[in-house]
Amino acid sequence: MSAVGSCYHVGNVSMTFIEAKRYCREHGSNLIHIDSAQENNYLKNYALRHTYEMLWIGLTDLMAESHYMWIDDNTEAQFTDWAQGQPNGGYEDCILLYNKDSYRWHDYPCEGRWYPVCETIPSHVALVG
Ligand SMILES: [Ca+2]
Ligand SMILES: [Ca+2]
Repeated sequence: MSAVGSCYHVGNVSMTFIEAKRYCREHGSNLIHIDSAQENNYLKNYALRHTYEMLWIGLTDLMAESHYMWIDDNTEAQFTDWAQGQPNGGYEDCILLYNKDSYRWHDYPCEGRWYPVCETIPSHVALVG
């Protein structure tokens, strides 16, 4: 799938957040950085169509409690789509799209095993040949 200039890839194996981060790196990408409502809606619609369970995105407050940072560029999230009552913090440091909340965002324990959404930004890809 592709939108707003990026290409996306959803892993078909469930894994922890750290494994998901590594999985995307191995595929020349990063866990998705959701910049806008447009990109968020695109992913939510995709998840609905494919009836995914929960999907890891590249957002976490592992580095600084209550500061939600995108792992691709270490910037704090501007656009967010938290579900009601989220984030509720504690040891829930990794963010996912929560299927039972119409894929709005929840913080969740990083050891949960869910599916990674990887994003490749074409301008960051070195063209060969
Ligand atoms: Ca993006
Ligand atoms: Ca939570």
